[in-house]
Amino acid sequence: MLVIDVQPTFMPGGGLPVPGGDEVVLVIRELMMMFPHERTIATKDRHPRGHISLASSYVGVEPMTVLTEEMMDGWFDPNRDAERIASHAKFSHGDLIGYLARVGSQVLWPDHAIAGTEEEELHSGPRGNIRWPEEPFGYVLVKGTHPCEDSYSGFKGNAGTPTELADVLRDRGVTRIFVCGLALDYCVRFTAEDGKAAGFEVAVVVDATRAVVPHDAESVYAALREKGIRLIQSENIFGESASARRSRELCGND
Ligand code: VGL
Ligand code: ZN
Repeated sequence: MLVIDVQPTFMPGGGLPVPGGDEVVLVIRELMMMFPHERTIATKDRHPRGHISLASSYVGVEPMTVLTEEMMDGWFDPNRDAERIASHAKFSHGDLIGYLARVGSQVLWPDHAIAGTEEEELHSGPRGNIRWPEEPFGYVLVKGTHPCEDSYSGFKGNAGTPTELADVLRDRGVTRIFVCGLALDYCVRFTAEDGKAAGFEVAVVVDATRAVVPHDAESVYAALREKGIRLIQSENIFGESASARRSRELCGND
């Protein structure tokens, strides 16, 4: 079970609030009990200040701007002396050009999951004020820490740098993954798609996710289905294990 980015930064009131983000917490806590501890794996988003994905690393750029190479054409006009990369940015002009050439475009997000702040913690309580100790998870994967690469997927950065997640899953003998958490249209989606591409059987637990742009949820579901990813409800998991338990009881063995 992969619990994606359930952090206060993505809850209502956080830096990059996902509408209804707090509503997934209780169902995820219930779901976690259905899985062995070592196969309950969380990801957390964590970005240093000056990260390439943050609007605040640029000058005069509104959050949610979609940055492309073409947009940069007018940025460094020597006659206008217009430096658009903030002085505290942890990437250079060259890094940015190279990155955009690989990813095509990058959404510039409001500040979120800033390293060293509360916002990068895992979330526990329904109101975002209780921390989730990391012990409930068999593994916590941190992503997005490299200043020059954003990382939606738990499996790899947006420019393709792999994380250890596929190895962590294979070491644990996992062949089938259930993905839940935040946000459906970014980190959940890309984690599910990359998991499928890496050869895992993948299901997204729909009622244990929420989208940053709720309006996009239907098109994300369609894209996931198209890739052979199952969309399920948490009660399918609760129900399956309840019926497995019942049949075990009837058969009188484990
Ligand atoms: C996420 C945007 C930026 C997510 C993280 O967790 O879905 N989205 N960083
Ligand atoms: Zn992020």
